[in-house]
This record gives sequence, structure tokens and C-alpha cells, in this order.
Amino acid sequence: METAPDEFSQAEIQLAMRNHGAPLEALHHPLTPPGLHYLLIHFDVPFAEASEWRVDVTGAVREPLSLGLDDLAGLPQFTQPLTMECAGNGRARLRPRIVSQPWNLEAVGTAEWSGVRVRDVLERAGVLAEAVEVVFEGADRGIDGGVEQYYARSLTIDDALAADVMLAHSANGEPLLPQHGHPLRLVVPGWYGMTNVKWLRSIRVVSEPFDGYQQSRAYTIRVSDDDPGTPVTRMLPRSLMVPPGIPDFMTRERFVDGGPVALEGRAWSGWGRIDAVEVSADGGRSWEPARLGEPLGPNAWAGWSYEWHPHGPGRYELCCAATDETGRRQPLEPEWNTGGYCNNAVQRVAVTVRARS
Ligand SMILES: Nc1nc2c(c(=O)[nH]1)N[C@H]1C(S)=C(S)[C@@H](COP(=O)(O)O)O[C@H]1N2
Ligand SMILES: [Mo]
Repeated sequence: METAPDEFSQAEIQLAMRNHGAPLEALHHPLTPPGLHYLLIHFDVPFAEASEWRVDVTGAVREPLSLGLDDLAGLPQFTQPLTMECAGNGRARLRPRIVSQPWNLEAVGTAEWSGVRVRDVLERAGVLAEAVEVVFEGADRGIDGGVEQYYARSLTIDDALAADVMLAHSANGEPLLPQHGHPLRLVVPGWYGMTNVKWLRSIRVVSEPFDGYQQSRAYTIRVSDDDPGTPVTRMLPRSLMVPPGIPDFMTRERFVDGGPVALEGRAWSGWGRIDAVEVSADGGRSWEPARLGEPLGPNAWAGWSYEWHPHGPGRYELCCAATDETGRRQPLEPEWNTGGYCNNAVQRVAVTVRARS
């Protein structure tokens, strides 16, 4: 196994500049302020005019469609708050290191998305009996893993017909920003970020499973390069805390003066409701339950809070761990895989408690 050095390359720094995360203090906000929502863009942000945009519905359908945004405006509209997280969140914490977009923990955000149901569009087109999947393709083209492609992902027919799977034209009451898929993107609750195809231009109903690069090569959990792997699907449970106190500029290490310290954060899972969040002040050896708030919606995070009473000055390692209603709990240590996906190991925050002066 090749071990990447701990230093990041210029190419990785360039990716980290293009694709920024949410500063963790933004977790104060139930809805991530628009400019603070994380970004992941594989290729270039396409230049798109909303007035000229068409999304074509083709393949195994009774009646192929070509829809403009005004056509979509004629379908029933709905809005939902939704927490989106990149499947690579936590990747930069893995050893041996994975060379790709280097996330620590900040590749997450929550927005209120508005648009129409994919189901309503597919019903107008009339899905034929032989159909097995729906391929969603964006207008952005590039080379990934040596393969030239438009960014594309598929869903099974059943998944695509779920009542909350949407074509979104707005976020937080405003037209989509260019970087978030203007003028139209797919939004699939509960799944990791790669599912939510931006700059959506084509919806193709197919009678064979789609084997495009982003479906069958990327976004699979593999322990070696010849492992066929299992697909990345729903978001594993995760909780994050707003780092308390004040930071050191370079290391982000935290400093607080005495106690008690009000800790707060957010927790989510793509597999179901969050049942519990626990907090540890000793690096995960002992745990106390946090107070859990109501989720923002069925597909969005819940807030949590905890009053921490440090037993005196010194250095502490704070952790938080979420458990969802399926019993999935965040692990203390990550499981390594070649793409660096789905690392939902607990957050660790180094805090120095200083004596109150
Ligand atoms: N067309 C297209 N859609 C895309 C991507 C992309 O590069 N191109 N990136 C995906 C990935 S990996 C993630 S995590 C989310 C990020 O969405 P955001 O940038 O709006 O937060 O978009 C997904 N949709
Ligand atoms: Mo992602």
C-alpha cells in the first residue's frame, strides 16, 4: 500500500481553494447562510442562462420531453430543508492519506430547497415497463480518473419516484447560485452529496443499470483497487460541534476561560432520525448525553447542546457522537477505504481551559 506524505500538494491545495467547506462556527445557524454552504465541483462551473435552460427527458418513456424553467413552474411546487454532506467529508483524517479533495469535517450544509417532484416530471413522460434506472446528467464536462465525461449519476426507478426527490430551482427563496447548480439541480434527501447532480440538463430513463464513472468507479467503498466495492449511498450519522472559546489562528486549537462552557452543534443521518448525541471531554473514554432539539425537517439536521463543567484548568479533548434510530453510532476511529469515503468517526476538538483571571 502506498503511503502519501503528510504534506499536501499544490494540486490538492488548488482543489481545496475551489471547493471550500463551511467554517464550523456556521453550525450556529439552523440554515447555513448561502455563502457558507460547502461546495464540491469536479470540473468547471458552467455558464448558464435560466431563460434558455432546457432539461430533456428521454429514453424508456412514452413521450420524451424538453422542459424549460417556465414548464417546471406549471408543476406543483414544494420546499424542504435538507442537510447535504459530501461523501468525502473526513477524508483528510485518514491514514494512509488519500489524494483527492481534502476535507476535514466541514463539507456539510443545510438549505431550504424549492422545486418540483421528479415523480411529477416522470409521470408526464410516462416511464415504460422495461425501465430500471434514471440517469441524471449535468452540463459540466471534464476528465476524472482518465475518463472524459459529463458529470452523471443514476437512481433506481423506485428511488427516483420517492415523494421528496426534487428538481430544485431555488435555495433559501432565491434562484440557485452558479456554484450550487444554477438554474436547476437534482436534490435527493438522505444520500451523500454526489447524488445531487447540479446544472441538470438531461434525465434519461434506461433499461440497463448505468455504469458511468461517477456511478461505478467513483463513490464505491473499496479496500484495494481490484475490489469491486459497494456503492456509497446514504449519509452515515454524524454530529459536529461549534468549536468553543477562541481559536489559535494556525492550529485552530481552542482556549476557554474556566467553566461552565455551553457546547452546541448539529447532528444528522441519512438512515433515519437522530436518537441521541453524546459528549465526551476525555477523548472518548466516558460519555454524557447531550440535549437534543427537534430536527429542522425529516431530511435535515437537529441541534444539540450540552453544558460542560471542566474539572479545572488543563488540556481536554472534546468529542461528540450521534446515534440514529437504526442504531448506527459514530465510531471512535474511521475505517479506511481507497476513495476516502464515509469517514464519520467522531469529531475531536482540542481545548485548553485556562484559569479564570
Ligand atoms: N454536475 C455536477 N453535480 C454535482 C457535482 C459536480 O461536480 N457536478 N458534485 C457533486 C458532489 S461530489 C457534491 S458533494 C455536491 C455538492 O453540492 P454543493 O456544491 O451545492 O454543496 O454536488 C454534487 N453534484
Ligand atoms: Mo461530494
